[in-house]
Amino acid sequence: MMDTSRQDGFGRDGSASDDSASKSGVRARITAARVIVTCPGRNFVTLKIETDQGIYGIGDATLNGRELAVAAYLEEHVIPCLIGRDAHQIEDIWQFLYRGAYWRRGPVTMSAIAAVDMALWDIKGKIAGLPVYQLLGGACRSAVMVYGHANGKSIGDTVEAALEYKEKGYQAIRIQCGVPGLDATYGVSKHKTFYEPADSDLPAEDVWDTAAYMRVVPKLFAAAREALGEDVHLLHDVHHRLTPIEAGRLGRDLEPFRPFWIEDATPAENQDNFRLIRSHTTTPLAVGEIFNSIWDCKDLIQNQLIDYIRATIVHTGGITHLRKVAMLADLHNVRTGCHGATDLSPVTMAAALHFDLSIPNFGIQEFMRHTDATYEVFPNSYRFESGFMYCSEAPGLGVDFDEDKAKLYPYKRAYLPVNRLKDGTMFNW
Ligand code: EZ4
Ligand code: CO
Repeated sequence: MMDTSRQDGFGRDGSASDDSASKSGVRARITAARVIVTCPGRNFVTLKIETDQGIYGIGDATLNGRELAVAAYLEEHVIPCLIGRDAHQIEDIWQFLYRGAYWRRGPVTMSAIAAVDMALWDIKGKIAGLPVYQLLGGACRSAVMVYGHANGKSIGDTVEAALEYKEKGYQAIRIQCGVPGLDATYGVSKHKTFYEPADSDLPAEDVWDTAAYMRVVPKLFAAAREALGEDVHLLHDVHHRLTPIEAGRLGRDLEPFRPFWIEDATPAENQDNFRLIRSHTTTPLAVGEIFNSIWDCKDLIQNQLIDYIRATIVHTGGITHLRKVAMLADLHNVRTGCHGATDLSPVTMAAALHFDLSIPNFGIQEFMRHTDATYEVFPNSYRFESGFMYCSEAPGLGVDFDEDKAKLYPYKRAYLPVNRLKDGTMFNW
């Protein structure tokens, strides 16, 4: 029987479920949802969705430096539409939030949708009694290869840090070193074990020098290969600093050292940029950590201009949308290499591990350890061993959220730095 409160068709308590989309007998009505912003060392935005079955799910909505925009988007524009819907209808809710906004895509919208999507997969897994990767088709591999971040001010310090990673069992290591003549360089931490670039109340202004950078990176790779040997993957993040032709040159200079990839070699708004890089080097190319939909990488993938797509669950509309990206990529020999920096909360990390296990064209997963305070706020049981990450076998995503602990760490405004050339011109960070 139809819910009488909705017979005029204007009821807001239950999506289209009874009359159209859901004929299924299994229902889990969303009764409440809330957003919690916490800063256990850095800011995280977390969505918690509750159902009438007493089961809840959590999702990550963190967008570095723009956290409160996503929190407001969720609170003001998404949560009111969720109440009463059937949490099982993950795809339908995704379509409702994407198409139904009229304004499609963009990092704020897609991070908000991602948080809902993650929370709904978490709920479905808990109800089914299965870890999420099982709902996605089951494991395609026994574990997820991750890469760690070795860095230092000098080449020597960086190589030393990379040797420590190798010692800890890492089979893939990203190497970043300081650029001579520059005070600060992307990827080089001020603290020994912890890198957090969004660390100031207003954007710090760094200085950039392309020529000096392009001189030091090949030397870093030569030294690292020499010290680490052949059987470890070496990666590097250019962080959008080069033009396509400069990236082609760097790729060529690095070829003798066989990098696993160079990442974000050039900005990718113009997807044709990568055609130029591609025509000059066989160094594998990775891009996509700032992408937020399949449309950002469609041409890159279909034209086989990249080797790894780095789009990530939290910024690309959740598991539901990233699966489509992976499926398209699989048709074109592109593998995944999801972003995994510390601004992605342990909820995203857990979701990424389920996703990585379940897709055929997984490549590698970025992994940066969170602080102990962050792990206290987000208790979880995923683990690292000998270069690989292992998923929790708990139902759902296998990561929880301690709201009382979260309250101990209030939001603190924090910006990523910006870059200028030596003459003051604004540049890419
Ligand atoms: O600068 O996540 O590959 N990792 C990266 C990160 C990004 C931050 C920005 O929020 O490029 O360190
Ligand atoms: Co990057």
